[in-house]
Amino acid sequence: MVASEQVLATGQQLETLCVNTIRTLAIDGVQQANSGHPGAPMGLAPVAYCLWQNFLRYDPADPLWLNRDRFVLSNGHASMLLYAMLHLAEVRQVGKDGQISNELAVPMEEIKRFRQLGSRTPGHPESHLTSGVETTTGPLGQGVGNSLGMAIASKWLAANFNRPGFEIFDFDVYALCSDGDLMEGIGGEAASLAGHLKLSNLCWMYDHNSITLDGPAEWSFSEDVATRFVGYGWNVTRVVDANDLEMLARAFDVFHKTTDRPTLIIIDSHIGYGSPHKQDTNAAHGEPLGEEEVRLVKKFYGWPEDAKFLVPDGVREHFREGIGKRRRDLHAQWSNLFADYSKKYPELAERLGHMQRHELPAGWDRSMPTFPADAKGVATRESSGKVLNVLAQNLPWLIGGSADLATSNKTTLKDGGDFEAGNYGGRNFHFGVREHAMAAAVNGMIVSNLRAFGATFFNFSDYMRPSIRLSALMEIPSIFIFTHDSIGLGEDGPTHQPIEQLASLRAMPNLLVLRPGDANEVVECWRIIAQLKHSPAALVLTRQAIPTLDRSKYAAASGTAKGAYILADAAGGKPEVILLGTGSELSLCVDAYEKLSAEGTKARVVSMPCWEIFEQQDASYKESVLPSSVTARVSVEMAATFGWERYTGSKGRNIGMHRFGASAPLKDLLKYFGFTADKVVAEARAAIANK
Ligand SMILES: Cc1ncc(C[n+]2csc(CCOP(=O)(O)OP(=O)(O)O)c2C)c(N)n1
Ligand SMILES: [Mg+2]
Repeated sequence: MVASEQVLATGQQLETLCVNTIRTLAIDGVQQANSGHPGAPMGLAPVAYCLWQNFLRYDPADPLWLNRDRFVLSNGHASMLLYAMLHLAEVRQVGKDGQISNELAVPMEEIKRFRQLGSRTPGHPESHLTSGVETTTGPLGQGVGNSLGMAIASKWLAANFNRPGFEIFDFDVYALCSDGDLMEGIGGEAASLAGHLKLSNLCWMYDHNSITLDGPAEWSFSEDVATRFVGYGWNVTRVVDANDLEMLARAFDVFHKTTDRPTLIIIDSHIGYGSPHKQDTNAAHGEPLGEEEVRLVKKFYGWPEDAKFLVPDGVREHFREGIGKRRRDLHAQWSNLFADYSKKYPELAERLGHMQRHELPAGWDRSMPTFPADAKGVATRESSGKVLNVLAQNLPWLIGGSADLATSNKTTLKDGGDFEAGNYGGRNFHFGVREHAMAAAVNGMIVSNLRAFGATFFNFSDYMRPSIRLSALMEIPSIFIFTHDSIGLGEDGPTHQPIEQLASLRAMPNLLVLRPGDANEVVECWRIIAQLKHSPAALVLTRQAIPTLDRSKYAAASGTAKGAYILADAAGGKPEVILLGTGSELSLCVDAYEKLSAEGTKARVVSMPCWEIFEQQDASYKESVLPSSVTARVSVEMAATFGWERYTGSKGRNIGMHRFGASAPLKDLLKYFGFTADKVVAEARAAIANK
């Protein structure tokens, strides 16, 4: 008898069979990898089954369908649950070129290669590796934060693209989350903002299993979550048994009927459901069950004890009948509607095409400003605000906002309107003082085809770092705008003055850190940012005015496109010393250069607005900018000098900050900390003497 025949597959038991298939695939995947979390998928399999099979408007044959409902597994440690669903629902793989193949995103071989090098089933779901994974999760709280951005995107798209008789966008966003997601601050920030915005298309399913890694959740978590969410303005409903498919279905109905606020479904579940040892114990559940327990659990499920990676007869068919068939009807209906829409509103349809393919429309850089030379100059936050507004005119899906500092960050889009509860078409977002959720929401908006930005003071980038990191890992072009970028912000003092943030963000793979040295470099930085497809950007801007350099005298700002370029060079030959600067310190280098030149010292100024792009240049360009024979080099940056040695070498000198700043007027700080042209000149001389 073949294994699958041992499993009853008739009548009502078919559903149980499907649920147990999800469970056993998760168990076997974890066991084979000898690593991972089987418990959460075992407890949550019925929830995922009920949602995907009966409610999710999702087409496995087109994981990129614009109006698909989004499913986010915020408790990313339960990744095998998602992989099992992607496998059983037969979600297709999308190629790098955006073409959908006939291949499954997660074929059985990939389930068997869970957590192995190069597999499409990494330990936690990674959206850039696996089709059907909407966003990368694992750091608890990020997924629910992303789901906020996705729900915002759905509302924004509906408000901007739907037309009478053409409801092109109305997708819902479901996030499965755990105790950890709701303990994390970001979960609270996201819930608070979602409630405030009355995002009725957002549904969080809270796995209330009363346990976390260290032991019972009550050791560290005793608040009344329901009351908390009611306080946030959510609708809260409860399912007292995760195995009760009918109750689950009713809860999803409640979500659909709730049209004025988000919904939290609190689902009481048992981690490691069916396991005699793992559930309700403090035993670490972030590990495989072990062969013996696997057998016991399979017995409990009525499963052949020796079967591995078994998908019994009837299961695949059942999924095809459920999600498979429903999607065909839904997607076909939508496609017909969209075909008519495209005829009636060709511009809007074309725009959606650009958005989905991450393309820029023709004329995207129309009317970009040029700033005339000006010794007094302008703060880069100011010039950035101007450029952003020009770009936003050309790029209608460029939207965003600030964490309560829009006036300081200069990020308001004029005539853009506000995005607020009941008025979801606006382009200006008020994220409130919620930096972390803002960054996660921006990522969620980006993966929903919008081009979104979030802004705050540079010092508070620390509050956003986990989400910035995920945007870099996901290879998505999130935009983070940071103003007040150094001690140059003055009187607010060391609590607000960033020191180590530049170095720490530069250490992050795939993040572009751009710190323009004058208004025209700001323009060039925005050109770079607009064209990004697979990297996020952190744009780092001053509060204080800085000179707009005379580009007829010095090199053109277009050099910014290479990350670093020679701004001013030694007359008639090889420099004795190279001055390297970014941002507000670039003009200090220029002043020092003029002084050195006047006294006959051959100096070169290299502007380095973006290290990461400079690193991408070929060796000969790099050598031409920083010739290895010139070892006398001085970097100037009002920040931690960590990392500058890469460019200044062992004989070079680094002017920077070696302590936290201080509260004082800018001019006093510059003198006190030694950011003067004379100091740069003195260091240059010392470097030449020491070479
Ligand atoms: C930000 C963050 N901190 C810590 C972890 C490590 N971790 C993985 S699962 C988990 C907690 C598990 O408890 P819960 O969130 O209730 O999930 P359950 O085990 O019930 O599935 C922790 C701390 C993490 N993934 N993310
Ligand atoms: Mg838990």
